[in-house]
Amino acid sequence: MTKIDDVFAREILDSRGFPTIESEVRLDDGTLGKGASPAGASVGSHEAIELRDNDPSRRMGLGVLKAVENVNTVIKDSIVGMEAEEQEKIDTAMITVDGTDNKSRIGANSILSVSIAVANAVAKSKSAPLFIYLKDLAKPYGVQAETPKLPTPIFNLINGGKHGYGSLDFQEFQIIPSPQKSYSDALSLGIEVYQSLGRLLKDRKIVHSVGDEGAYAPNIFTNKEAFKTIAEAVSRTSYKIKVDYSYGLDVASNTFFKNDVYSIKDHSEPLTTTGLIEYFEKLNEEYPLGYLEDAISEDDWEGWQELNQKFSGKMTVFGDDLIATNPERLSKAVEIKACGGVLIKPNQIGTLSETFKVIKIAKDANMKVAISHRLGETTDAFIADLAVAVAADYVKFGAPVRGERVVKYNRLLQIESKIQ
Ligand code: 2PG
Ligand code: MG
Repeated sequence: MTKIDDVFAREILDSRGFPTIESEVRLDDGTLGKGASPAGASVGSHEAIELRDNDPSRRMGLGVLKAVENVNTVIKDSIVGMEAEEQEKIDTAMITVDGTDNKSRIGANSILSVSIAVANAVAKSKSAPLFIYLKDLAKPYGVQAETPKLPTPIFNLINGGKHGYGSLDFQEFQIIPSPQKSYSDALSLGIEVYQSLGRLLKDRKIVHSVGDEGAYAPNIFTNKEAFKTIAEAVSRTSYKIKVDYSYGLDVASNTFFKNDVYSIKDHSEPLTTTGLIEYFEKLNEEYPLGYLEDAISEDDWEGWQELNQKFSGKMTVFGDDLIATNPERLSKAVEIKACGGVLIKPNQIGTLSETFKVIKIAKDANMKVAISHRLGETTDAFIADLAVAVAADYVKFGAPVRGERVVKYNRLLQIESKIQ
């Protein structure tokens, strides 16, 4: 058994050029493991709290020097000397030192970076591939993959909402390869459609730019038009709807929900919850959806029930902001049948152990599990290994471009080549 010898954190940059935290954990056998925290833009109000300096005179107020200081002092003092394989005890020690319900004192970013660094250090010390060690860690929670299985990637093609440049309401227009496909074949579909879409947008001179997840952010104004454009891009490839792929959406509806109604450019009048659900039913007839995330705002539990009932057996309704990787919220969703799938984002809850516990609740309820990145990412591929370790159904890493996304897609290719 190896013990934690030292803990150290620093500020680094995420994929948007914003500060984030990176922690290092050194074991008494000399092994060093690192962990970094990603950051969201469309942050749900039930997520654990990311500690930022809020000092306007430095790095737009987004610095994380307080979080760094917390790792270098209170977190270090509470976990040095602990057995590094005792992940849950280490996570609990950090949760205890924080003492709040939402990790607002020390910061979920500080805690998560250390939680991940510990797991990375132990895997390295054992010379074990990370996904194998994470599978061992997942075992006591009953969520380990029995036989390693690669998840289905959800490809983000067009960005709108807070991730785009102002024209589209919905946040992510996606394509979902058939889950029957091998990971490599699914990746082929993703990159071929992404490139085809890029050429089409260029031909039409409507490429604006790409969003922070690498998906296109074109000058298209209605959500329907975005689907039409994707469908045309796919028609230039050999892939067939329902056989090879379905469409997906992260609606991120919190961002256009105000005064109990949803305002979208496809409709001149704002929509009620029932009106929005009808909109998705019609959309689904024209563009078959396999995946629908955050279609209803985060606290409208009844709206979610209505949506889930309508689509149950036809496609999976996923909760992201609704659940916020929070065990109480997920248990409530299970109880009232609010959704059929859950997004798992470790930084929404703040430790690896709690992440496993949330996955357990989902699996016990036969819910689909999607392991997800955040908008602001680092070049760490930890979540790719995590997805394989817990046999996640899906992964959401953004568009298949840009280093911080590609590193995760490539990590799954490496794992696929190892386990075949
Ligand atoms: C989401 C994520 C990732 P953000 O809403 O699912 O795509 O976005 O990190 O901004 O919350
Ligand atoms: Mg989301």
